[in-house]
Amino acid sequence: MLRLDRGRLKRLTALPLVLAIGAVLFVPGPHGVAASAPAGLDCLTSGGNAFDLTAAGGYAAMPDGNTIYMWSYAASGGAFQLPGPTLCVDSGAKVTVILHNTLPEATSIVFPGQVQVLADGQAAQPETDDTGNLTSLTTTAAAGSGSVTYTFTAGPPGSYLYESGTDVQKQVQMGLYGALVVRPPGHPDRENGREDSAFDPGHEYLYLLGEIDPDLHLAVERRRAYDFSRYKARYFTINGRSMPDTIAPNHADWLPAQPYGALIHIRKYDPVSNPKPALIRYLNAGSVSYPFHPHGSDEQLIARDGHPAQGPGGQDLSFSNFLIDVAPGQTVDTLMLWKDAEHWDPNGNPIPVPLPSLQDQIVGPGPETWFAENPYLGGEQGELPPGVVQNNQCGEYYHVAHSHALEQATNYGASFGGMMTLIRIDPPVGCPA
Ligand SMILES: [Cu+2]
Repeated sequence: MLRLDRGRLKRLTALPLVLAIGAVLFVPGPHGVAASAPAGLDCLTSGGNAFDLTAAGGYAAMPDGNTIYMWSYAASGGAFQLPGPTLCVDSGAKVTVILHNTLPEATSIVFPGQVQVLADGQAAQPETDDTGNLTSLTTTAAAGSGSVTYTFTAGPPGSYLYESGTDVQKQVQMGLYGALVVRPPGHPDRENGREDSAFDPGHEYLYLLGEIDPDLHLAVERRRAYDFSRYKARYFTINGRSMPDTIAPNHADWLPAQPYGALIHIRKYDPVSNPKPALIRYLNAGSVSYPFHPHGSDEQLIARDGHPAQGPGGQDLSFSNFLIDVAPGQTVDTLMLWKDAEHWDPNGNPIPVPLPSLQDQIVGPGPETWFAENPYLGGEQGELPPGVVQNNQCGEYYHVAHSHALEQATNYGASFGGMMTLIRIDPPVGCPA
Protein backbone atom coordinates (compact mmCIF):
# COMPACT_ATOMS: atom_id res chain seq x y z
CA MET A 1 0.00 0.00 0.00
CA LEU A 2 1.31 3.37 -0.91
CA ARG A 3 1.85 5.52 2.11
CA LEU A 4 2.92 9.11 2.10
CA ASP A 5 4.00 11.01 5.13
CA ARG A 6 2.41 14.41 5.44
CA GLY A 7 5.50 16.34 4.48
CA ARG A 8 5.93 14.27 1.36
CA LEU A 9 2.28 14.67 0.45
CA LYS A 10 2.56 18.37 0.92
CA ARG A 11 5.54 18.60 -1.36
CA LEU A 12 3.67 16.68 -4.03
CA THR A 13 0.49 18.71 -3.83
CA ALA A 14 2.45 21.91 -3.68
CA LEU A 15 4.80 21.10 -6.51
CA PRO A 16 3.06 22.73 -9.47
CA LEU A 17 2.71 25.94 -7.53
CA VAL A 18 6.28 25.87 -6.36
CA LEU A 19 7.34 25.46 -9.92
CA ALA A 20 5.14 28.12 -11.32
CA ILE A 21 4.92 30.76 -8.67
CA GLY A 22 7.45 30.08 -6.05
CA ALA A 23 9.93 30.96 -8.68
CA VAL A 24 9.39 34.65 -9.11
CA LEU A 25 12.22 36.88 -8.08
CA PHE A 26 11.25 40.33 -6.99
CA VAL A 27 13.79 43.03 -7.26
CA PRO A 28 12.14 46.43 -6.94
CA GLY A 29 8.36 46.37 -7.37
CA PRO A 30 6.79 47.60 -10.58
CA HIS A 31 6.79 51.12 -9.24
CA GLY A 32 10.25 51.14 -7.85
CA VAL A 33 9.38 50.26 -4.27
CA ALA A 34 11.23 47.31 -2.89
CA ALA A 35 9.04 44.36 -1.92
CA SER A 36 10.70 44.36 1.48
CA ALA A 37 8.97 47.53 2.67
CA PRO A 38 6.71 47.04 5.70
CA ALA A 39 3.69 44.78 5.37
CA GLY A 40 3.10 44.05 9.02
CA LEU A 41 -0.05 44.73 11.00
CA ASP A 42 -0.96 48.39 10.69
CA CYS A 43 -3.02 49.25 13.77
CA LEU A 44 -5.34 52.17 14.16
CA THR A 45 -5.27 53.06 17.85
CA SER A 46 -6.92 55.79 19.86
CA GLY A 47 -6.02 57.12 23.29
CA GLY A 48 -9.66 56.94 24.40
CA ASN A 49 -10.40 53.86 22.27
CA ALA A 50 -12.82 56.02 20.26
CA PHE A 51 -12.95 55.47 16.52
CA ASP A 52 -14.76 57.39 13.84
CA LEU A 53 -15.62 55.42 10.71
CA THR A 54 -17.36 56.64 7.57
CA ALA A 55 -19.11 54.09 5.35
CA ALA A 56 -18.51 55.24 1.80
CA GLY A 57 -18.09 54.14 -1.80
CA GLY A 58 -14.71 53.92 -3.48
CA TYR A 59 -12.67 51.90 -5.91
CA ALA A 60 -10.31 48.97 -5.51
CA ALA A 61 -7.74 48.01 -8.13
CA MET A 62 -7.39 44.42 -9.28
CA PRO A 63 -4.13 43.09 -10.74
CA ASP A 64 -5.68 42.46 -14.16
CA GLY A 65 -6.43 46.16 -14.58
CA ASN A 66 -10.06 45.93 -13.52
CA THR A 67 -11.38 48.52 -11.10
CA ILE A 68 -14.13 47.48 -8.69
CA TYR A 69 -16.64 49.74 -6.99
CA MET A 70 -16.61 48.89 -3.28
CA TRP A 71 -18.25 50.00 -0.08
CA SER A 72 -15.97 50.19 2.93
CA TYR A 73 -14.86 52.42 5.76
CA ALA A 74 -12.69 55.48 6.03
CA ALA A 75 -11.17 56.43 9.36
CA SER A 76 -11.77 59.94 10.58
CA GLY A 77 -9.57 62.25 8.54
CA GLY A 78 -8.45 59.38 6.32
CA ALA A 79 -9.33 58.15 2.86
CA PHE A 80 -11.67 55.36 1.84
CA GLN A 81 -9.89 52.06 2.32
CA LEU A 82 -10.49 48.34 1.79
CA PRO A 83 -10.66 46.65 4.21
CA GLY A 84 -11.70 49.12 6.90
CA PRO A 85 -9.02 50.28 9.34
CA THR A 86 -7.61 47.62 11.67
CA LEU A 87 -8.83 48.73 15.10
CA CYS A 88 -6.55 47.73 17.97
CA VAL A 89 -7.66 47.91 21.59
CA ASP A 90 -6.85 46.28 24.90
CA SER A 91 -9.16 43.69 26.41
CA GLY A 92 -11.44 45.35 28.92
CA ALA A 93 -11.24 48.78 27.28
CA LYS A 94 -14.41 50.83 26.79
CA VAL A 95 -14.60 51.12 23.02
CA THR A 96 -16.60 53.68 21.05
CA VAL A 97 -17.17 53.38 17.31
CA ILE A 98 -19.07 56.21 15.64
CA LEU A 99 -20.40 55.17 12.24
CA HIS A 100 -21.20 57.88 9.68
CA ASN A 101 -23.16 56.72 6.67
CA THR A 102 -22.71 58.28 3.24
CA LEU A 103 -24.15 55.27 1.39
CA PRO A 104 -27.51 55.37 -0.41
CA GLU A 105 -29.01 52.87 2.01
CA ALA A 106 -29.00 52.22 5.76
CA THR A 107 -25.96 50.45 7.14
CA SER A 108 -24.57 49.33 10.48
CA ILE A 109 -21.69 47.55 12.18
CA VAL A 110 -21.84 44.31 14.14
CA PHE A 111 -18.95 43.22 16.36
CA PRO A 112 -19.03 39.41 16.49
CA GLY A 113 -17.50 38.19 19.74
CA GLN A 114 -18.25 41.41 21.63
CA VAL A 115 -21.18 41.35 24.02
CA GLN A 116 -23.62 43.94 25.35
CA VAL A 117 -23.04 46.33 22.48
CA LEU A 118 -24.93 49.59 22.90
CA ALA A 119 -26.15 51.76 20.03
CA ASP A 120 -26.64 55.42 20.94
CA GLY A 121 -26.67 54.36 24.59
CA GLN A 122 -29.41 51.72 24.19
CA ALA A 123 -29.02 47.99 23.70
CA ALA A 124 -28.34 47.48 19.98
CA GLN A 125 -31.47 46.06 18.35
CA PRO A 126 -32.32 44.19 15.16
CA GLU A 127 -34.47 46.12 12.71
CA THR A 128 -37.36 44.97 10.53
CA ASP A 129 -39.29 46.46 7.65
CA ASP A 130 -43.02 47.28 7.64
CA THR A 131 -43.90 43.64 6.96
CA GLY A 132 -41.78 42.32 9.78
CA ASN A 133 -38.91 41.03 7.68
CA LEU A 134 -35.49 41.33 9.28
CA THR A 135 -33.49 44.07 7.56
CA SER A 136 -30.62 44.54 9.98
CA LEU A 137 -29.02 42.54 12.77
CA THR A 138 -28.31 45.74 14.67
CA THR A 139 -29.19 49.42 14.92
CA THR A 140 -28.52 51.27 11.68
CA ALA A 141 -27.28 54.65 10.56
CA ALA A 142 -29.78 56.07 8.07
CA ALA A 143 -28.98 56.41 4.38
CA GLY A 144 -27.28 59.56 3.18
CA SER A 145 -26.04 61.25 6.32
CA GLY A 146 -27.13 59.18 9.31
CA SER A 147 -24.85 58.17 12.13
CA VAL A 148 -24.90 55.79 15.08
CA THR A 149 -22.54 55.38 18.03
CA TYR A 150 -21.71 51.88 19.22
CA THR A 151 -20.10 51.26 22.58
CA PHE A 152 -18.91 48.06 24.18
CA THR A 153 -16.27 46.68 26.50
CA ALA A 154 -13.62 44.85 24.50
CA GLY A 155 -13.87 41.12 25.14
CA PRO A 156 -11.15 38.48 25.51
CA PRO A 157 -7.89 38.98 23.58
CA GLY A 158 -7.95 37.74 20.02
CA SER A 159 -8.81 38.57 16.42
CA TYR A 160 -12.33 39.63 15.50
CA LEU A 161 -14.21 40.87 12.49
CA TYR A 162 -16.31 43.97 12.42
CA GLU A 163 -18.71 44.19 9.51
CA SER A 164 -22.06 45.39 8.28
CA GLY A 165 -25.05 43.82 10.01
CA THR A 166 -27.47 45.21 7.41
CA ASP A 167 -28.44 43.37 4.20
CA VAL A 168 -25.42 41.30 5.10
CA GLN A 169 -25.19 39.19 1.96
CA LYS A 170 -24.83 42.30 -0.15
CA GLN A 171 -23.13 44.82 2.13
CA VAL A 172 -20.35 42.58 3.45
CA GLN A 173 -19.65 41.39 -0.08
CA MET A 174 -19.49 45.05 -1.10
CA GLY A 175 -16.56 45.43 1.31
CA LEU A 176 -18.03 46.65 4.59
CA TYR A 177 -15.67 44.73 6.87
CA GLY A 178 -12.51 45.20 8.89
CA ALA A 179 -10.46 43.63 11.69
CA LEU A 180 -10.68 44.29 15.42
CA VAL A 181 -7.57 43.20 17.31
CA VAL A 182 -8.02 42.83 21.06
CA ARG A 183 -4.77 42.59 23.00
CA PRO A 184 -4.07 41.31 26.49
CA PRO A 185 -3.42 44.39 28.63
CA GLY A 186 0.26 44.86 29.39
CA HIS A 187 1.25 42.19 26.87
CA PRO A 188 1.20 43.56 23.32
CA ASP A 189 3.60 40.74 22.46
CA ARG A 190 1.05 38.01 23.21
CA GLU A 191 -1.95 36.93 21.14
CA ASN A 192 -3.90 36.12 24.28
CA GLY A 193 -3.36 35.84 28.02
CA ARG A 194 -1.25 32.72 27.71
CA GLU A 195 2.50 33.00 28.03
CA ASP A 196 2.95 30.54 25.16
CA SER A 197 1.10 32.88 22.79
CA ALA A 198 4.11 35.25 22.79
CA PHE A 199 5.26 36.46 19.39
CA ASP A 200 7.74 38.90 17.90
CA PRO A 201 5.83 42.22 17.76
CA GLY A 202 7.89 43.22 14.72
CA HIS A 203 6.45 40.24 12.86
CA GLU A 204 2.69 40.42 13.25
CA TYR A 205 0.52 40.05 10.13
CA LEU A 206 -3.07 40.34 9.00
CA TYR A 207 -4.70 38.04 6.44
CA LEU A 208 -8.22 39.44 6.13
CA LEU A 209 -9.70 37.19 3.44
CA GLY A 210 -12.52 38.16 1.10
CA GLU A 211 -13.95 37.77 -2.37
CA ILE A 212 -15.57 39.86 -5.06
CA ASP A 213 -18.22 39.15 -7.68
CA PRO A 214 -17.69 42.13 -10.00
CA ASP A 215 -21.21 41.80 -11.45
CA LEU A 216 -22.73 42.61 -8.06
CA HIS A 217 -20.46 45.61 -7.65
CA LEU A 218 -21.30 46.94 -11.10
CA ALA A 219 -25.02 46.50 -10.39
CA VAL A 220 -24.72 48.41 -7.10
CA GLU A 221 -22.68 51.18 -8.72
CA ARG A 222 -25.24 51.57 -11.49
CA ARG A 223 -28.16 51.05 -9.09
CA ARG A 224 -29.41 48.04 -10.97
CA ALA A 225 -30.95 44.86 -9.61
CA TYR A 226 -28.70 41.89 -8.94
CA ASP A 227 -29.77 38.25 -8.84
CA PHE A 228 -27.86 36.52 -6.02
CA SER A 229 -28.65 33.11 -7.50
CA ARG A 230 -26.06 34.06 -10.14
CA TYR A 231 -23.42 34.99 -7.60
CA LYS A 232 -19.92 33.95 -8.64
CA ALA A 233 -16.81 35.40 -7.06
CA ARG A 234 -14.08 36.23 -9.58
CA TYR A 235 -11.53 37.88 -7.32
CA PHE A 236 -10.18 36.53 -4.04
CA THR A 237 -8.42 38.92 -1.76
CA ILE A 238 -6.10 39.18 1.21
CA ASN A 239 -6.57 42.56 2.86
CA GLY A 240 -8.51 43.72 -0.20
CA ARG A 241 -5.66 42.90 -2.56
CA SER A 242 -5.04 40.03 -4.98
CA MET A 243 -1.72 38.50 -5.92
CA PRO A 244 0.67 40.01 -6.95
CA ASP A 245 -0.53 43.18 -5.19
CA THR A 246 -0.59 41.20 -1.92
CA ILE A 247 3.19 41.37 -1.78
CA ALA A 248 3.37 45.13 -2.32
CA PRO A 249 4.20 47.12 0.80
CA ASN A 250 1.70 48.73 3.12
CA HIS A 251 0.48 52.04 1.69
CA ALA A 252 1.91 51.37 -1.78
CA ASP A 253 1.15 54.52 -3.74
CA TRP A 254 -0.31 52.60 -6.70
CA LEU A 255 -2.95 51.03 -4.43
CA PRO A 256 -4.31 54.13 -2.67
CA ALA A 257 -7.51 52.45 -1.42
CA GLN A 258 -5.88 49.13 -0.41
CA PRO A 259 -3.26 50.07 2.18
CA TYR A 260 -2.48 46.69 3.74
CA GLY A 261 0.09 44.29 2.32
CA ALA A 262 0.41 40.60 3.13
CA LEU A 263 4.07 39.80 2.56
CA ILE A 264 5.37 37.97 5.60
CA HIS A 265 8.96 38.48 6.62
CA ILE A 266 10.53 35.83 8.75
CA ARG A 267 14.01 34.87 9.85
CA LYS A 268 15.23 31.41 10.63
CA TYR A 269 14.54 30.35 14.20
CA ASP A 270 17.42 30.68 16.60
CA PRO A 271 16.98 30.04 20.34
CA VAL A 272 19.16 33.02 21.19
CA SER A 273 18.99 35.61 18.44
CA ASN A 274 15.51 34.92 17.04
CA PRO A 275 13.47 32.87 19.53
CA LYS A 276 9.98 34.27 18.97
CA PRO A 277 7.57 33.29 16.19
CA ALA A 278 5.65 35.50 13.82
CA LEU A 279 1.91 35.91 14.45
CA ILE A 280 -0.56 35.66 11.58
CA ARG A 281 -4.17 36.68 12.10
CA TYR A 282 -6.56 35.07 9.58
CA LEU A 283 -10.09 36.45 9.28
CA ASN A 284 -12.72 35.33 6.76
CA ALA A 285 -15.13 38.03 5.56
CA GLY A 286 -16.20 35.96 2.54
CA SER A 287 -18.96 33.46 1.81
CA VAL A 288 -17.03 30.17 1.63
CA SER A 289 -14.18 28.50 3.48
CA TYR A 290 -10.68 29.45 2.44
CA PRO A 291 -8.22 26.59 2.96
CA PHE A 292 -5.09 28.61 3.43
CA HIS A 293 -1.84 26.81 2.89
CA PRO A 294 1.64 28.15 3.61
CA HIS A 295 4.50 26.38 1.89
CA GLY A 296 7.78 25.51 3.49
CA SER A 297 6.72 25.58 7.14
CA ASP A 298 3.67 24.55 9.13
CA GLU A 299 1.96 26.98 11.46
CA GLN A 300 0.86 26.50 15.04
CA LEU A 301 -2.87 27.14 15.44
CA ILE A 302 -3.24 28.83 18.83
CA ALA A 303 -6.69 30.45 18.76
CA ARG A 304 -10.02 30.57 16.96
CA ASP A 305 -12.72 33.24 17.21
CA GLY A 306 -11.04 34.89 20.17
CA HIS A 307 -10.71 31.65 22.10
CA PRO A 308 -7.27 30.20 22.89
CA ALA A 309 -6.79 26.58 21.83
CA GLN A 310 -6.86 25.17 25.35
CA GLY A 311 -8.79 22.65 27.39
CA PRO A 312 -11.00 23.33 30.40
CA GLY A 313 -8.00 23.09 32.71
CA GLY A 314 -5.99 25.44 30.55
CA GLN A 315 -4.05 22.62 28.91
CA ASP A 316 -2.44 23.55 25.61
CA LEU A 317 -4.51 22.25 22.67
CA SER A 318 -2.69 24.22 19.98
CA PHE A 319 -1.49 22.16 17.05
CA SER A 320 0.80 22.38 14.09
CA ASN A 321 -0.68 22.13 10.61
CA PHE A 322 0.04 23.14 7.06
CA LEU A 323 -3.63 23.70 6.25
CA ILE A 324 -5.16 26.69 7.99
CA ASP A 325 -8.84 26.36 7.10
CA VAL A 326 -10.76 29.54 7.79
CA ALA A 327 -14.56 29.28 7.67
CA PRO A 328 -16.84 32.21 6.78
CA GLY A 329 -17.00 34.61 9.71
CA GLN A 330 -14.23 32.78 11.50
CA THR A 331 -10.89 34.03 12.77
CA VAL A 332 -7.81 31.84 13.26
CA ASP A 333 -4.52 32.93 14.78
CA THR A 334 -1.29 31.07 14.15
CA LEU A 335 2.32 31.28 15.19
CA MET A 336 5.06 30.54 12.70
CA LEU A 337 8.65 29.63 13.41
CA TRP A 338 10.96 29.01 10.50
CA LYS A 339 12.61 25.71 11.34
CA ASP A 340 13.26 23.91 8.09
CA ALA A 341 10.24 21.73 8.74
CA GLU A 342 10.34 20.08 5.36
CA HIS A 343 13.99 19.18 5.24
CA TRP A 344 14.51 20.30 1.70
CA ASP A 345 18.17 20.19 2.42
CA PRO A 346 19.76 17.60 4.73
CA ASN A 347 21.95 20.33 6.17
CA GLY A 348 19.02 22.67 6.77
CA ASN A 349 17.85 25.46 4.52
CA PRO A 350 20.98 27.23 3.36
CA ILE A 351 20.78 31.00 3.58
CA PRO A 352 21.75 32.62 1.33
CA VAL A 353 21.08 29.90 -1.17
CA PRO A 354 22.86 29.03 -4.36
CA LEU A 355 21.32 30.14 -7.62
CA PRO A 356 20.03 27.56 -10.05
CA SER A 357 21.99 27.06 -13.19
CA LEU A 358 21.92 29.82 -15.75
CA GLN A 359 19.83 27.79 -18.20
CA ASP A 360 17.06 27.63 -15.58
CA GLN A 361 16.91 31.40 -15.15
CA ILE A 362 14.71 33.42 -17.46
CA VAL A 363 14.85 37.19 -17.49
CA GLY A 364 11.37 38.67 -17.54
CA PRO A 365 10.13 41.70 -19.44
CA GLY A 366 10.92 43.89 -16.47
CA PRO A 367 13.76 43.59 -14.01
CA GLU A 368 12.42 40.26 -12.73
CA THR A 369 14.23 37.01 -13.12
CA TRP A 370 12.20 33.80 -13.27
CA PHE A 371 13.31 30.26 -12.95
CA ALA A 372 11.90 26.87 -12.22
CA GLU A 373 12.62 23.65 -10.38
CA ASN A 374 13.99 25.16 -7.21
CA PRO A 375 12.04 26.46 -4.23
CA TYR A 376 14.87 28.71 -3.21
CA LEU A 377 15.19 32.11 -4.69
CA GLY A 378 17.92 33.72 -2.67
CA GLY A 379 21.61 34.02 -2.95
CA GLU A 380 23.97 35.90 -5.12
CA GLN A 381 26.45 33.10 -5.52
CA GLY A 382 26.65 31.70 -8.98
CA GLU A 383 26.08 33.04 -12.44
CA LEU A 384 23.42 35.65 -13.16
CA PRO A 385 21.82 36.24 -16.56
CA PRO A 386 23.48 38.95 -18.67
CA GLY A 387 22.53 42.42 -17.46
CA VAL A 388 21.24 41.23 -14.11
CA VAL A 389 23.38 42.39 -11.21
CA GLN A 390 21.16 41.33 -8.31
CA ASN A 391 18.29 38.87 -8.03
CA ASN A 392 17.04 40.01 -4.67
CA GLN A 393 17.84 42.45 -1.96
CA CYS A 394 19.89 40.61 0.57
CA GLY A 395 20.02 36.89 -0.08
CA GLU A 396 16.46 36.23 1.01
CA TYR A 397 14.25 33.58 -0.52
CA TYR A 398 10.51 33.10 -0.84
CA HIS A 399 7.83 30.53 -0.35
CA VAL A 400 4.30 30.94 -1.62
CA ALA A 401 1.25 30.87 0.67
CA HIS A 402 -2.21 30.65 -0.84
CA SER A 403 -5.71 29.25 -0.77
CA HIS A 404 -5.56 25.63 -1.76
CA ALA A 405 -8.98 25.88 -3.42
CA LEU A 406 -7.21 26.73 -6.62
CA GLU A 407 -10.03 28.71 -8.20
CA GLN A 408 -9.43 31.11 -5.31
CA ALA A 409 -5.82 31.47 -6.44
CA THR A 410 -6.81 33.23 -9.65
CA ASN A 411 -7.64 36.69 -10.89
CA TYR A 412 -10.89 36.34 -12.83
CA GLY A 413 -9.95 32.75 -13.64
CA ALA A 414 -6.36 33.45 -14.62
CA SER A 415 -3.77 31.57 -12.60
CA PHE A 416 -1.85 32.41 -10.52
CA GLY A 417 -3.18 35.25 -8.48
CA GLY A 418 -6.03 35.88 -6.11
CA MET A 419 -5.76 34.69 -2.55
CA MET A 420 -2.05 34.19 -2.60
CA THR A 421 1.00 35.85 -1.13
CA LEU A 422 4.62 35.12 -0.32
CA ILE A 423 6.57 34.37 2.81
CA ARG A 424 9.95 36.01 2.63
CA ILE A 425 12.73 34.25 4.51
CA ASP A 426 15.54 36.61 5.35
CA PRO A 427 19.10 35.69 6.23
CA PRO A 428 20.08 36.39 9.85
CA VAL A 429 21.75 39.69 9.01
CA GLY A 430 21.79 42.19 6.20
CA CYS A 431 18.10 42.54 5.33
CA PRO A 432 15.80 45.42 6.18
CA ALA A 433 13.31 44.63 8.94
CU1 LIG B 1 0.45 25.25 -2.39
